[in-house]
Amino acid sequence: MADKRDKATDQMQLWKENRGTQKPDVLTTGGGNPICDKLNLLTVGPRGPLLVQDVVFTDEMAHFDRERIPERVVHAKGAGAFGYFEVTHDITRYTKAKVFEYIGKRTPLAARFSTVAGESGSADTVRDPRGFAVKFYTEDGNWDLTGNNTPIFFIRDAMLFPSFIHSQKRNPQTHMKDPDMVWDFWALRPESLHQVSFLFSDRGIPDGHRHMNGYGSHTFKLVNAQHEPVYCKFHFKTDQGIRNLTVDEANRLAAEDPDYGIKDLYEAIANGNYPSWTFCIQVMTFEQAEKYPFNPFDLTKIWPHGDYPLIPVGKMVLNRNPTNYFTEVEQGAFDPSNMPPGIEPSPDKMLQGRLFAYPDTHRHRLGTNYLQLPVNCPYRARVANYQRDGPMCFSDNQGGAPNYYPNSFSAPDVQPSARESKFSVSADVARYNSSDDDNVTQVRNFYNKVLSEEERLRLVENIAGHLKGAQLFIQKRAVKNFCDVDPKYGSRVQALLDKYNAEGHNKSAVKTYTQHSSYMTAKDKSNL
Ligand code: HDD
Repeated sequence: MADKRDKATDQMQLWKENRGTQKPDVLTTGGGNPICDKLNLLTVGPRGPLLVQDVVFTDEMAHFDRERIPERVVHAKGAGAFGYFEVTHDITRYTKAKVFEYIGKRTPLAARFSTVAGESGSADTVRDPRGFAVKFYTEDGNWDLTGNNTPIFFIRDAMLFPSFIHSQKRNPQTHMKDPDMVWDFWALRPESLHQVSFLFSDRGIPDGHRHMNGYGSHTFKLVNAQHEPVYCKFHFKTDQGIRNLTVDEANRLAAEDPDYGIKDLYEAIANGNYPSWTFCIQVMTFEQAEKYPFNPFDLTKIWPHGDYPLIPVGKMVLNRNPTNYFTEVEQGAFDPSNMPPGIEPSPDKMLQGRLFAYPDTHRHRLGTNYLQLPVNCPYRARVANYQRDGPMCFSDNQGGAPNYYPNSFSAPDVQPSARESKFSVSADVARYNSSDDDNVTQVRNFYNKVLSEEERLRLVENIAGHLKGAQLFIQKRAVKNFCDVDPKYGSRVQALLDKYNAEGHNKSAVKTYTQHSSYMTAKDKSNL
């Protein structure tokens, strides 16, 4: 029986078999007191009422009542795994970060892959960017590369993030996904065109988490032992090859196997088929950044590989499934502000906004001492600081070491080599409007040079299939933006919208990006 089932489905059986002949543990309360009956309440007579002194019951129920913690405000549905990073190429001329210290060096890591807009019970096969978060446990503390499966993003100013996410999640009154909200925001903010075009292309629905690339997406700084900085981008290239799902496959899986992505990753690792990614960087000097025709810190744009080629660095391998989902994945707290010496932020306004948002949300979701949780703890470094106490402090709380600084008692002191690189800025302080910072050139390139004709047709079909759920004035505004990229791009979307609108499709709101079936006939395709 057992060998006919996959390892994820058979987890309970395998857990039992792993125990061998070991006897079951004695059942206890949370306080460790043995329990003699776990099936029946303690009651006055067979029909009740029950007694407050039934502490076996109150202990169990009170804990159950508190089992849920807030789900992540975004990226709630995810899969996690553990493994290592191995250096294959020397980049110490660029960075002193210990993780890149010498060829062959291995660093343990945790990874989490996620969808963005759905809740923690939502389907894995929706059209949505995928989170691609990696926590490297280095000797200099944790380095979290909290990226996505796309090298770009919808917006370039962190001020817009809460509104952007609200527009992609549920309507405040109907509690339903709302195409008016989704497309109103996108159409009002044309800097989203690049990411929207990527999202509605074939890569918008990856086939599980193993067959997609990961990107640090932002521009970062690498700093070497001489304190010399360069700008850089991080890339994880899947060694499994890129694979995407068709809309129809994704819809079928959403109904039949909504945890498809979690299961695919779990099975691969359980069967010893360890997924891996080749890790590369792009490097731009400060002088090159000055002369770069685009803002090199704009998250809605890529650095063309022709100008800034990928430099291979190492390999990430995932070879261990979580032993417990809640403690090792749900409580995982990835944070772009976790940066060891040798890796620093660039001025990217989105990255700078995220440096605040992540530790802030973790303190809310997990509590003040979330960094003491085993999955988050920088266990390969020794945490020594002047932070103390707070709810659920379960480390030694740094014992009797002084809790103020400076002090005269040989307590933790600074490390000069960890000094940040110097940089100078000089400009007027203001709220700069960046909404019109060339939103189309790279999208035009993507549409015309990266996509094949078949891919372009699927892209416009996917866009129109969702945009048809929005009101006509929003459709019009969105189409104008696509026309600004390329008149053919916009007119193709408009032609399909005309057809759908004539059929009355815009009356029935489409609930998710994925859930429209193909309306394009062979004739439609030849008309486009
Ligand atoms: Fe993000 C989770 C906030 C842009 C990639 N993000 C995440 C969470 C918050 C934000 C509050 C929940 C964290 C948690 O509870 O664990 N994200 C932001 C803000 C952004 C932003 C304020 C822009 C200003 N995010 C953003 C970009 C990327 C990501 C541009 C990728 C390049 N975000 C992720 C992620 C996370 C995530 C890696 C981290 C851990 C996780 O999902 O599971 O996918």
